[in-house]
Amino acid sequence: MAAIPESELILNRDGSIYHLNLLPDHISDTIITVGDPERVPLVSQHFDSIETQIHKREFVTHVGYYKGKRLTVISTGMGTDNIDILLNELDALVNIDFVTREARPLEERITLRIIRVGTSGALQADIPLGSHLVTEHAVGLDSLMQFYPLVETGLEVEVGAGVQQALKLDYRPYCVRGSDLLREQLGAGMLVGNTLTCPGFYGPQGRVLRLDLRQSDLISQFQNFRYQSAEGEFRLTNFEMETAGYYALGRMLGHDVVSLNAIVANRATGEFATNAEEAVNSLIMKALDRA
Ligand code: R1P
Ligand code: URA
Repeated sequence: MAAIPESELILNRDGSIYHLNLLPDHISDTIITVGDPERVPLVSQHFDSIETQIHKREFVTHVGYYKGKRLTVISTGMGTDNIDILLNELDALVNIDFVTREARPLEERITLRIIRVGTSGALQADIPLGSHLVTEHAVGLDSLMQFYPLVETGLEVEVGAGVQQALKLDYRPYCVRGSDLLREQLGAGMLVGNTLTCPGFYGPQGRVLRLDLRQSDLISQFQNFRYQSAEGEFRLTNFEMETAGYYALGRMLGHDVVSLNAIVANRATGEFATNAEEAVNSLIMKALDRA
C-alpha cells in the first residue's frame, strides 16, 4: 500500500490531523456530533469526567466518560462541506497509520458509530414542533456526491430521480438509507422520516426574506413529493443541512451513522418552536443514554 503524501493527509506539528486537531487517542468507538460548537458543553456537562478539550475553527471536541463509557463529542458547524472534512478526518484517525501514512488492511479496519444530534425543520403538518425524528433515508440536494463514486440501490436512485423531476433540477440528488441497526437503537420511540439535506438555510429551504426564489413553489414541491415503493409510500418529512453527507460518506467509508433531529420549525404551519432548547436537551439525553 502506498504512503499517502503530506499534501493529502495533512498533519499538524504535534501529529494531529489538520482541521479536527485530534490525535488517534482522542477518538472513542462512539462519537456524538452536533452542528453548534456551543452544544458541545451541553453534551459533555453530563459526562462523569472530561479528559480532553480541543478546538480549531468550528470543530470543538470534548472527550470523556458518560456512565463509564468513553465518548467523544465534536461540533461540525453547518453544511455538508464540513461533513466531508469531519468524516474523512475521523476515518483517517482510526484507519490510517499516521507514521507509515498507509491505510490499514481491510481486516484491521475500524467501524465507528457516529450519532448526529441536530436541529431540523419539518415539511409536513403532522410532525409536531419539539418532536424527535430519526432519519431513515437522506436525500442530498448538495453537490458533495458529484465527487465520489457512491453506490446507490435501485430505490435510492429512483427516489433521487423523482426529486430531480419534481424540482426540475439539472442533476440527480443522491439518496442514502442509513444504518438500520443504529436507527433502531438510537431512534427507539422517535418518528422515523426521510430527510432532505439542503445546501443552504434560506433559498434552498424555500425561505424568502428579500430575495425571490427561482421556483416559488419549492416548499410545496418538497411537501407533495411522493414515491411508491414495495415498502410503501415515501415522502420527505424534514430538512436540514448535513444528514445526506453523513449517510453517504458513512456508507463509503464503512462507518455506522445515524441522524437524530429535534424539530424546531414547521414549514407547513409556519411556526418556530418555543421549546426548541428543551427539544435539543432531551435529544442529547436520549443520545447519551443509548450511545
Ligand atoms: C441551521 O440552522 C443548522 O441547523 C441544523 C442544520 O442542519 C444547520 O446546520 O443542524 P444543527 O442544529 O446541528 O446545526
Ligand atoms: N435547521 C434547518 O436547516 N432548517 C430548519 O428549518 C431548522 C433547522
